[in-house]
Amino acid sequence: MAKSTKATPKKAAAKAVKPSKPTVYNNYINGQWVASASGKTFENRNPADTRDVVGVFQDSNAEDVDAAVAAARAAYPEWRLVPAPKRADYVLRVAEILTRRKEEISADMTREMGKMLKETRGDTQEAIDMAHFVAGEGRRLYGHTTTSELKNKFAMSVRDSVGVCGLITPWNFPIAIPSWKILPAILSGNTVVIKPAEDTPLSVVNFVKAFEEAGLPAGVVNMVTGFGATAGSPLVTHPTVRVVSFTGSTQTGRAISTQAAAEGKRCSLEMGGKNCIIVMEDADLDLAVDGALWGAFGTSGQRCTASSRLIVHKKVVKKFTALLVERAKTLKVGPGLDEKNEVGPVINEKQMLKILNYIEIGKTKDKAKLLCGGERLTEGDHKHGWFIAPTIFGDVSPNATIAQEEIFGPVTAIITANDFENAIDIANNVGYGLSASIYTADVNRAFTAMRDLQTGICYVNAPTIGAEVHLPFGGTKGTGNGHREGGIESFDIFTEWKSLYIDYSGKLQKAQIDE
Ligand code: UN1
Repeated sequence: MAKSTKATPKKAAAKAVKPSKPTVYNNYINGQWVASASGKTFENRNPADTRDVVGVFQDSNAEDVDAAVAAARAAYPEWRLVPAPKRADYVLRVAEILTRRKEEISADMTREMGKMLKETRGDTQEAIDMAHFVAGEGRRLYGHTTTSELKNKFAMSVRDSVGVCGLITPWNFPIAIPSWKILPAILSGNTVVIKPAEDTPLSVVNFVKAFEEAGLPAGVVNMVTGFGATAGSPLVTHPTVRVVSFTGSTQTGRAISTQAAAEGKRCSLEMGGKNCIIVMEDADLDLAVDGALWGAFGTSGQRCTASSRLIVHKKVVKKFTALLVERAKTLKVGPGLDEKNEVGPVINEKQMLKILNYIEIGKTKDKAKLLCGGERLTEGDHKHGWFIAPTIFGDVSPNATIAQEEIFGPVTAIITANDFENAIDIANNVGYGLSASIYTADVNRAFTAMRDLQTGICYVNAPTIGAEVHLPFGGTKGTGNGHREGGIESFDIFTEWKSLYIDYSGKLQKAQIDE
């Protein structure tokens, strides 16, 4: 490795990372910013330039979780009685604050997790959209009124709050995913404790600051930063926490689900994906290539919804592959804060090594054809970060490891299909079921695919990423456990149904009893 770069002094100054002392960020408990009882902290570094310390955060433990849960528990009795339209006012204020601070929040997000500025703006926008959607529910949250089998009796059902919710969120959508959980939870009258991913605590600090500025009563939203074993696990197992909502890896999700089940808690899991784009022989190939590039390499492939498999009809696979590889080679990889770039770093060294290991498996065990990328980038702008070149494998067997396991990086696999039925079979032959897409001009095939693809989300003539907040988000098989975030369906995670009967007959009436 070269000892020094040959940059001119002016350029070097522009690139130099300021050695100023990094800011220390505290936990947010009961409306106060407080240090961890552990006395320990951890550093958060920029994945595009690891010399840059984004901030120092609290390495929280069970004692901090206890304090946060106690604050949430204490705030709950009053908060649950605040009328839902009033709770919605706070949520709307949060939307306004995020809108005003969008640039600053998005720049912090790019600095701490690497994705392009236009994508972090999208992430912040997704939280704003969610706030607008959820606030509207403050004046709906509909239940049902229905008939009664008895005379002079009224029956209805309403949504009730549950209590304290424990939220564990990932680093790839550092504000959007917390918004999917916090906003419907508090609108429903619950109080929450959130433990953000250790790679992206600053984004959640920024989000929490919006609740603080909005004047949300103390204890309704609490945050403890730290690691899964020391902060996440005590939150999941805490007896006061009634709902656990987690987004992250399948391995952690399964462990959380077991812990939550032992305590009889409701647990909503959003885990991995192995999403595919099917390209039929009648597809608009340029459009399909545009979609595949965005779906596979947007967010450096670090989306649960990433298009990590491209299932292409044999008649067009050669042409599609040539077009895609040519375009992938021109993608500009570099720091997300530089707007000329298109693909940022991956989140950290551990993930980078995991992705590089999958690339090795693709080349050796899977015997797939490496068509472009396949390596870590270490020169120039890439020198101090975790960059991997956009990678495409061709001639991939549907059962290959790289076609079955979630890689969560800028790697995609082209699989050839003989016909439509074969394409659907290949699409469904994985352990996950989040998102799938088909490019075709044939409306019959489009509808058949929508019917037969075993995923929670399905696109026609668009890539597998880009779900909108007012529709349910989630998947089948190894992706989840039957819950959905987004849309009105997200309120099913954070509310209990209560059935109400009002007898105005003035006498004892017995249901189901023959008189
Ligand atoms: C995720 O990757 O976990 O549909 C969330 C999308 C985004 C959300 C992705 N709106 O790609």
